[in-house]
Amino acid sequence: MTFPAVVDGAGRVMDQIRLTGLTVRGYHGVFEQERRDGQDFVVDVTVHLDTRPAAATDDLTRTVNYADLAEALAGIVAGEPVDLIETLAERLAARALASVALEAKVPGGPRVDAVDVTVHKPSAPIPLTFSDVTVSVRRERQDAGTRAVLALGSNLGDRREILQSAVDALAAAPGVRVVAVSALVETSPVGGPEQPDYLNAVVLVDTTLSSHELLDTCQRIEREHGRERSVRWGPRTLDVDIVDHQGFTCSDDDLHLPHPHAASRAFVLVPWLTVDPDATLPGPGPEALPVGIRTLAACAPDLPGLRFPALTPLRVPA
Ligand code: A4P
Ligand code: MG
Repeated sequence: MTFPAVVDGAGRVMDQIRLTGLTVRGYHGVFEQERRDGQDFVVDVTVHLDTRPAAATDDLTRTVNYADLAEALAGIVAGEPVDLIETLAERLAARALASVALEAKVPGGPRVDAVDVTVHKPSAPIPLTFSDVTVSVRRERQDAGTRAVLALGSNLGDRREILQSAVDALAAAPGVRVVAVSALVETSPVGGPEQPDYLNAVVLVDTTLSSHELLDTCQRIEREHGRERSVRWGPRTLDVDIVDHQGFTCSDDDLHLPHPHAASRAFVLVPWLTVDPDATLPGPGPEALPVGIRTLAACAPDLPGLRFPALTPLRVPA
């Protein structure tokens, strides 16, 4: 059984790692003698991923370790018996996706978009001559990426046009899908020198990019919209900040996640509420328990400077 190629967010055919003919004795089946005597099951698995990062660095942690994968799958075949090879294939695929999902949490770890699993049962109890019986399944990473919350702001030029153009640029960026665009809010400037009022919005995206790649994309779009970095918190045609990326934490020099100021800024929290009222951010204290953004917005010092302007809402690109 061959499935069609898997393509990544940029439309490129993904690379594949295949492990075939993994032969393990198992006790699956509906008949008593199958449960008692067992038989050999043969597993083929194909992992669809991008192998370029591993090839560029010659680093095993950036790809799927096929030895670990084989061990994990063999354990399932030899383990708890099930009636159907459909069930076995499902469990193997779930395990293959989950183990690689764990590896993907390592910075620079592999990104796997799908796995194909075929289970062969060549000794199935069929009283006829046959060579093999198989079940093949493809299971994809459900979310097709991770969720990120982006905060957009502009206080120079045609602010609404600039924000719309930024949303369109995000939608066109490889590996980014715009899921929702918030209401526009007009806000008094927070911090910095005297400057015009801002127009702010929040955009929810699903992305297959890493956090740093997403930051690069945001900064490219800022540059394309005439952003100049001279004064901290100074006026700008366009600011695109990452507020949150799938709850990841990061404290690199160039990237802090979640955004360190988001929890206290109504100009981020209020538009965000309009697209995801149940969202949370880590609260203060070492436990960093999640706090609802509604609660955070109510306490934000800049809340009184915020209004909903009579402007056409931003379009969500098709
Ligand atoms: N950086 C670190 N973490 C992140 C992140 N999560 N997302 C780094 C984006 N960038 C992040 O940002 C400075 C550096 O932060 C970047 O090089 C990046 O590597 P910047 O955009 O160049 O400079 P900035 O925006 O002036 O500084 P900062 O500290 O990001 O300011 P904010 O927090 O963005 O505040 N008032 C209203 N009403 N509305 C506004 O939108 N915006 C600001 C800017 C001030 N006052 C405002 C508004
Ligand atoms: Mg910024």
